[in-house]
Amino acid sequence: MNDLELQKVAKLIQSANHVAVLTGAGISAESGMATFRDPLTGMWAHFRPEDLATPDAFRRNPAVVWNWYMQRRQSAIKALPNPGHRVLAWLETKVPRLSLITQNVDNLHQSAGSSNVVELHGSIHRFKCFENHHAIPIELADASPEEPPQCPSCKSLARPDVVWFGEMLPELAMNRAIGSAQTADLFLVIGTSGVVQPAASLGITAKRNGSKVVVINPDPNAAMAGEIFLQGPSGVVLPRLAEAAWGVDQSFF
Ligand code: BJW
Repeated sequence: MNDLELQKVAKLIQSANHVAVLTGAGISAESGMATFRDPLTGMWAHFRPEDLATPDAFRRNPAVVWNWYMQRRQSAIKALPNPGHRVLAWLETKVPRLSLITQNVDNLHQSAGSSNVVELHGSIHRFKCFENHHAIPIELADASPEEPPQCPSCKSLARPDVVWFGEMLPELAMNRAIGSAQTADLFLVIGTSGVVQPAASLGITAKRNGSKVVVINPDPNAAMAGEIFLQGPSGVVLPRLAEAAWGVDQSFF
């Protein structure tokens, strides 16, 4: 990581009034959660998204989809937030306004202490029924790890409350995310490949509205043209940024 760039971002974050952050699967990689598109370790290197993350896949084979999500839920329950998550939670106490928008469904930002997290793609820890979106009690879901249980109200099958391909994002979450992108003066894009819409457009919205956009990612291909790029794992880069901006020792996180 280029130290000059780090110092530049440290100055931006110190003087920002509204910092908005968009995170993706990469921020949870150092907590042991698999990403989607990393070539060897990403989930889509082993499974096809159209077999697991679409309404049609669930219609065709509800048990396979259900079982995959229940296993991922168990991994998420066992995972602990890493220094990247912890810096973002701590940042709420340092900047006048922080908006945290995540594509992740794992709840690790909340476990690290972040408040008001905008979950664009739902949560793997909530369930609803497939046909009518009635909320399904978590105990009912956990009692049936192999097959989706039936909704107590309408008997349609339970599914995770996540956003699959072809589905609309939750309106309130999307509106909050767009509002933050429009009003932020610094927009951090952390640990996302930026290929999934509409989340991927938030950085562009921020830039068009005059925000500086900073990308944090170990993959050089993730750098967006014309933006500041801090190359490295977020669990390393974010504590270094906190140290550069506020002098707090990296080991604090
Ligand atoms: C690290 C790291 C470390 C590693 N530190 N970093 C416009 C154009 C084209 C297509 C579309 C379009 N508008 C809509 C679409 C269709 C579709 C889409 O975007 N398709 C593209 C793939 C082409 N979008 C949708 O269908 C969305 N719905 C929608 O738009 O509704 C309206 C509509 C419908 C139909 C037609 C048109 C409009 C819904 C998208 C839902 C995405 N769902 C998933 C699954 C969620 C549930 C689950 O968890 O199973 O969301 S797919 C998956 O991708 C998941 C993620 O949230 C999302 C993004 O992935 P992310 O987070 O970026 O992960 P990776 O793996 O891609 O990247 C990880 C990054 O981390 C990498 O860069 C690494 O380098 C980095 N990294 N280690 C920091 N230590």
